[in-house]
Amino acid sequence: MTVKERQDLLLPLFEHMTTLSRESIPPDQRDERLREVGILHRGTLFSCFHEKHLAEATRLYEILHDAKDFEDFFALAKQARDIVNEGLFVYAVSVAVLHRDDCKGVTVPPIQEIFPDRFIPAETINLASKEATLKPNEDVVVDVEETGNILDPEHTLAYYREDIGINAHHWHWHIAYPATWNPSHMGAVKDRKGELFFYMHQQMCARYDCERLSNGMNRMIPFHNFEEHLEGYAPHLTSLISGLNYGSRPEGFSLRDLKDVDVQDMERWRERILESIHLGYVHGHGEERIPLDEKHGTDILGAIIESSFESKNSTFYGSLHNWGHVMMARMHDPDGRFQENPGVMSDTSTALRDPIFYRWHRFIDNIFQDYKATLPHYTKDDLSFDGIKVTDVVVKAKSDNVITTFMKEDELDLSHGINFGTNHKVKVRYQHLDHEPFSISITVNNTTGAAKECIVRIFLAPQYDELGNLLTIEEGRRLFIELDKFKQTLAAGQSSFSRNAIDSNVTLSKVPTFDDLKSGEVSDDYSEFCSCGWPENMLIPRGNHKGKPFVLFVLLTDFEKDKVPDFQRICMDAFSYCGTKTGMYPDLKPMGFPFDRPIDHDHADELFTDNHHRSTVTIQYVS
Ligand code: CUO
Repeated sequence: MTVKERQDLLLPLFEHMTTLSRESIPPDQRDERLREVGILHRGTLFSCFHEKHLAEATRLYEILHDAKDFEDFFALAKQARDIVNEGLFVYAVSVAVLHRDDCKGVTVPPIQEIFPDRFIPAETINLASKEATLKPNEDVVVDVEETGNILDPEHTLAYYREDIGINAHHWHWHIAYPATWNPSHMGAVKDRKGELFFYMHQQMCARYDCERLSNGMNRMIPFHNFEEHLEGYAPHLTSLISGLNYGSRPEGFSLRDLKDVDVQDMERWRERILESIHLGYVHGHGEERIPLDEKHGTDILGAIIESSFESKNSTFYGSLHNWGHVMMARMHDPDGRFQENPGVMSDTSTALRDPIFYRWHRFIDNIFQDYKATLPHYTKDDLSFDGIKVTDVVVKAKSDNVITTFMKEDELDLSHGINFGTNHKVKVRYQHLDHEPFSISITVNNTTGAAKECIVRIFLAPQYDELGNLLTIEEGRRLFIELDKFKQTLAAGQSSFSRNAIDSNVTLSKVPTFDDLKSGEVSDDYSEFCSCGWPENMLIPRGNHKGKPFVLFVLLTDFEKDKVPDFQRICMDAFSYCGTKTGMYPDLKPMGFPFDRPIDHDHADELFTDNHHRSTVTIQYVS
């Protein structure tokens, strides 16, 4: 069977998930491997942060992964579709497709087309439905509705939080790195998974703060007080698998005990994690002490904090981050007496819409930063590359060193996710942030007398704080967003090279739609397409009308020191944020290097020498 034939067989399993009946095949009529699933009711919002939901999803993706051949896998998935919860089904089948050898080359359809109700406001879907009914013989396009107004200051950033691409990226990331991934069962190790959990989410926070500063807003205030009365939030989403709204959080609500977890548990886990950071080791089982050493510490902590299957002691350290998502999503109906849906924080494809997501993840990030502060600071030796001098860096766009951003129109096809009873297309028109094409041209003088291979690391951060004060490199350290990281050969002597933004290793270059996948208009390049990656249109923060100055930071490090021995490139896109699925992470340096540890700003100029370059880039928003 060809890849295309497999793709064609699997695609319909993901279509019209919002129209499945509540009925489930009784256990005695199922394939016996599927007798233990089907616990979470249809219509319930699945949460991959909820321990019980995730346990069932894990059972299913492991069963699907273990199927003896593609035919067996397909038959099981097809039957599971008539048994299990809708969201749980899509999650588990997606994990299986992404990791089965016989699905290599098959692409999971975009989550925004499978469940458009997680991305498009209910008012807009309602409008689309009316239009489709009134005009059954034509294609229909409706404009997306606003979800608030400026009475809520946070509404300014709705365009960012509700961006379809960033929410889809987050969903795909958690499919590529399931918290319950058991390497021995799945037959593959997810290299530095805990560290990647730290880094990818750290970058989401940094990007959000860059966007806030671009909009003249203060950086977010991290969550830290478990009794805090929180800001309100109304998602304007209605789940079509149940017809229930995603829960709103009225202004002033705070975390409450749930059936499965207490606020006090959370506080206890936080204290235990912080205590371990300051002791320099974590408690394994029994008397075991596992050091938080430089090489493995972040990874160990990531597994504990998330928490994942690889947590060294989940009884002692609990599941701080995951339960936090669930608690945040349930404070309007903590004991379930009103049978309300949870809020958007419970799901990876919707969580980024809520401002509390970023405050929660800054809280998580602060814990990692406490750990990073215990490590030795980088020295000149760690940061330099003898004989290599970056002499010039220019951003090439319409004007040198100015990048223009703007809002661009796009459309989302609702027809594969929702059955409107018409054979015509039903689409939503929306706007998303975008930037003009640009490249970065770098000139280097290599005086080593021979060609050298290096890793080019490119970051961007705002130059000024909220008050217009120049940020020192340490003050701005946690705002640096990675733009790209790639290998480059430097000829002896003076040479220049140029890197196109579209080739960035943090972004996904193209997302094939359901129709692309159906029609087969998918190039061979997609044979290693893993669907995970920051959207290309969101690579650059918005900047402002006046032109906002950012620092462009370029650092060249020695490839010989950073290379990973048996590196195999499995996923073609976005490895910096998404790794390589089941290969080694392709960079030996700590993720986020050199901004992952405090920098003594009095000595920053001595630390960063010839092999780095700092320049100013203006980001100009045009509307
Ligand atoms: Cu991705 Cu909290 O893990 O959102």
